[in-house]
Amino acid sequence: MSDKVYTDYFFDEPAFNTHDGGYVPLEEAKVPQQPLNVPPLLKPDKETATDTYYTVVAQTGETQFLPGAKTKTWGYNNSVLGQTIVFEKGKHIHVTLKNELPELTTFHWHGLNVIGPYVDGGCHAPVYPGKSSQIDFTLDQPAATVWLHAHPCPETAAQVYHGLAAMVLVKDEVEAKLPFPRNWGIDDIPLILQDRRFHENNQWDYRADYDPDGVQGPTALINGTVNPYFDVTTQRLRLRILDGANRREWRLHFSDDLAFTQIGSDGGIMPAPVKLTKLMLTCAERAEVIVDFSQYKPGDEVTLYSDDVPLVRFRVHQFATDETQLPEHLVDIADPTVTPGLPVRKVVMSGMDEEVMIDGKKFAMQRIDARQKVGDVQYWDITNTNTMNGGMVHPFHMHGTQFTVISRNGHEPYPNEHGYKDTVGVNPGETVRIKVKFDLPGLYMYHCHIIEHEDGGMMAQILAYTAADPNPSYKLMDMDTMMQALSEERGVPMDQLWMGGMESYAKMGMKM
Ligand SMILES: [Cu+2]
Repeated sequence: MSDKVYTDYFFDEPAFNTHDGGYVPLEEAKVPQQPLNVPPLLKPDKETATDTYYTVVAQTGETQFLPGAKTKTWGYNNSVLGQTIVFEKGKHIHVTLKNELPELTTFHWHGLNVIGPYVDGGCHAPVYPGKSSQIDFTLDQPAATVWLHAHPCPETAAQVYHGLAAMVLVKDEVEAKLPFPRNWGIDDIPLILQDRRFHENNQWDYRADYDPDGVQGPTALINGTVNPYFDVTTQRLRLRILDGANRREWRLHFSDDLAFTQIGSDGGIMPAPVKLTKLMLTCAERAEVIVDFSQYKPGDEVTLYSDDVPLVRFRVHQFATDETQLPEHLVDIADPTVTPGLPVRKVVMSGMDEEVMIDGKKFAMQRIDARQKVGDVQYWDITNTNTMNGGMVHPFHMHGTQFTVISRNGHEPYPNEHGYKDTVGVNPGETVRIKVKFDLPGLYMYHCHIIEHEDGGMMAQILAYTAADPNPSYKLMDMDTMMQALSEERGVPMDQLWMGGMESYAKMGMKM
C-alpha cells in the first residue's frame, strides 16, 4: 500500500463545532477506568442455509455508567444501545421488530439498501407500544458497518439520545478474503462514539439539554462506557468507528501521533487503504481502521483522543508478531455512467438553529419532494449555504442507497471518500457533488444527520419509482396521528406535548 500518510482532518477548520456558540467541550472523565463494553453479537432465532431470523426488541432499562445510581436508558435487546446484528449478503433476512417502550418508535436501518418507506424504518413505519411488526429483505450490497436507530420524526433525536442505536455488520465473501482482523471483541471491535450530560442522580435529561443545533454533553461514552480501556492482545486491531452522537464531531488521533490505516467508510471497504494520523467523523459517519501496535511492548498504553480529550486507552499486552501486509487494492467500487439527459439535482441545506431547511422548506411527512427512476444514475449537488464564520458542517444522509462522492467545490473529494457513502459532511459555502442511483423502489428520506436539524425540518423525501409503477401509493404517517399517539402514551394533553423539533417549526410560524 502507498506510504503516504495524511496528517489533517480535511474539513474546514473555521467550521469545526468547537467554534459554535453552543459548543459543549468534552471533559476528561473523572471516574476510574473500566473495561470497554463490547456489545455482543445478537443470536438469530433460527438460521437455515438460505434464511436468518432475528427478533429485535426496543426496551427500557437501567445502565450503570457511573458510580452511584443507574441511568434510565433505552436499548435494543439490551439496556442501552444494542446487541450487534449481523446480516449476510444474499441471505433472506426476517426480523421481528418488538416495541416494549412506553411510546411509539421506528426501526431504521441506516446504510442498508432496503425498500422504503416501511422496511427502511423511517417515520412512516411506526411500531406502537406493546406491538410488533415483521420485515424481511435480501441484501445485495457489500460488507459494511452500518447501524440501527430510531427514526420517528420529529422525535428521532430524543429516542436516539435515550439509547436507541445499535451497530449492524453486513458480511460478504469479498471482505472475508481480505487480510483484516475479524475476531469480534478480540481484534475486531466497535467504537460507538456518543456524548451525554449526567444530571442529578446520574440521569439524562434531553429536554433540559435541548439545543436546536444539536444536543451535546461533556461526558464521552464509548459503546456506553465512560473512561474505557481495552486490552490489546493482537498486533493489529480493527476498529469499527461510528459517530453515534446527536451533534458532536469527533476529531480522532492517537498518542504519539500513531498512524493508522482506514480500510472502510459508510458503505463498506474502500477501494484502497488510506494511512492517516487524524480522522474527523461527522454525525452518522462510519470508518473502519486498522491500528498496528508493533512498535509497542507489553505494559505500554496508547490513547485515542478526540481533540485533546482521551476517549479510550489501549493497554498493550504480549502479542504474536503479525507480518500481514495490506494489498494496494482492496475492492472494486462501481462507477456507473450518468444517465444521459438528466439534469444535476440541486439540494440546498440552509440555516442554523430553528431556521434549518432543505430547498427552502421544512420537512412534511405527507409531501413527496422529488422523484428519481430506479436504475437511473444522477448527479446531486448538495450545497450548504451557511457562511464559513458562524456556519457549521451539515452531514447529508440519504436513505435507501449508497452514493459516491464526486467532488467538493469542483475539487477532488477527501482521500478517504473514494468508497461508498451514505453520509457526507458538507462544509459551509460548499457544494458536494455525489452520484446517486436507487436499486430499489420506495420512498426515502434525505436529511442533515445532526439529529436535531432533521427533527427541526432539515429533511425531505424522494420517491424512487419504476416505469411499471410510476405512482405507487403509500400509507404515510401524519403529524396528527403521531401527536395523538404520543399524547395518549405519555398521558399529556396534545397542547402540552413537547418534542424538540416542534419548537423549530413553531418559532418559524410553520405547522409540522
Ligand atoms: Cu445540519
